[in-house]
Amino acid sequence: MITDYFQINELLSDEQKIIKQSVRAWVDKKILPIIDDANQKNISLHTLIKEMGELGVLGSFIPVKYGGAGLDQISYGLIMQELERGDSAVRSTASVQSSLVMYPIYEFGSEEQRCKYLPKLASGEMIGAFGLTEPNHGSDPGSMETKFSEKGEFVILNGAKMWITNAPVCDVAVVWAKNENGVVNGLIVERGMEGFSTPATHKKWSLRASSTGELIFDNIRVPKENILPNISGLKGPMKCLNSARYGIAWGVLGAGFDCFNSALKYAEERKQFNKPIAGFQLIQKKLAEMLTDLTAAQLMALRAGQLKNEGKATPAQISMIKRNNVKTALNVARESRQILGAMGITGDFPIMRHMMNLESVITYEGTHDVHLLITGFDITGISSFK
Ligand code: TGC
Ligand code: FAD
Repeated sequence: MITDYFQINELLSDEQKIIKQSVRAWVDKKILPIIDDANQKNISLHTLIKEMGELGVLGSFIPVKYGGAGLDQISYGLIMQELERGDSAVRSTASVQSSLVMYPIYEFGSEEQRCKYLPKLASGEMIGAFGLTEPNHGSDPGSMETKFSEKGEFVILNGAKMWITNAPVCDVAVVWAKNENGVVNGLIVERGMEGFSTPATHKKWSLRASSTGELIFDNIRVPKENILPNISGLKGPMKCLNSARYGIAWGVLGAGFDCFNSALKYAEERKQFNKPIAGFQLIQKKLAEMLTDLTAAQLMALRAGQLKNEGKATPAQISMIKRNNVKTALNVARESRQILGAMGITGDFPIMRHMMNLESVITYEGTHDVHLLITGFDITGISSFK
């Protein structure tokens, strides 16, 4: 098995190595034996969230004081990588909980909000969701229609969010909505609030071990104390996305290397024309290009982690690695599938499952093309969006 062609492991601290190994061992034991069945039967693995809490993978970068693990950003990346080797659905649950729910509550929340929600989210006692995308507004969240107006000690929230990871099973949702002046704010909506419903999305061919759904707000009375006090404007959700996109750039390396190693092993064992197919030049070309691209993506993720640890990673750099690394992993999945021939379409190998998952990953957290346009904006200073 090849996972570290450029000896990146040597650049990790002892603590980072231990974290990587312990998450890897958990995935081997808890995810790999059940993941194909969960995907085939469309069973959501959010049920493992308390175990993930015990493992320390929920809010790993949140301070210990609030239930997090107080780890650095490279550790967070390694956790995402090892979880996504199991399945993108497992990484999705951990990254939504960590980057899109705990991060905004920690970064933009009041001390009361931090103390009320973060420890329960870190332990998995509570499941969180993040509501930005709407039926009519995906790439352009600034045009969102979900809105709230003040009424005494409450605000009245109306609107709908769509394509929301863990919506059907969430206990709390960080929801982005406009106030009466059209300014985006973050609100913590809790299950049980009257008028709040979370129907599931069915018939997915991707992320089948993840629960996806809608968040519907029908005149919900949300206490004013549930508004995140320390942020306003679209930059609020976008800052959360910086953290989640960075995690995805690491996560997809897990899926990509899993596909590559499955294809390598198969190519060494499968014989055609009386020799292992690994001996044919066209198969070697595929293997060599896959490993080169995965290694380059790994090095980009590591450097982004160093910059993030120093507080210097720019949103545009994160867009670049999200786009590059997801595309790399998806290409690797497609090429690996070909190496396996017909066997590649079965659940006996992880490749087709990873490939279908990555078709969502290349769309969510900003589509492949949107990230290219963000890079274009960064290079030229001219926004193509407006
Ligand atoms: P624009 O005018 O460029 O920006 C509005 C304000 O936001 C600021 N900003 C950022 N701040 C920090 N980090 C970033 N990445 C930022 N991007 C923008 C910007 O500086 C500005 O601030 P200010 O102070 O001037 O007001 O916005 P725009 O309307 O032109 O839109 C462009 C943008 C950035 C929204 C678009 O490029 C984009 O990224 N669209 C993609 C939307 C997206 O990624 N949605 C993801 C939904 S969540 C999800 O998919 C979760 S899946 C989870 C899972 O299961 O793992
Ligand atoms: P659209 O924005 O309608 O885009 C359609 C196509 O048009 C794309 O190819 C896009 O690149 C292209 N396009 C759009 N604008 C431009 C432009 N200016 N120039 C060129 N091309 C353009 N969202 C959440 O808020 N929370 C979640 O937890 C969440 N989880 C998700 C889970 C899954 C499984 C999936 C599939 C999605 C999830 N999403 C979530 C939503 C996701 O973020 C959106 O799907 C994504 O941002 C794209 O929006 P859209 O699907 O509406 O596509």
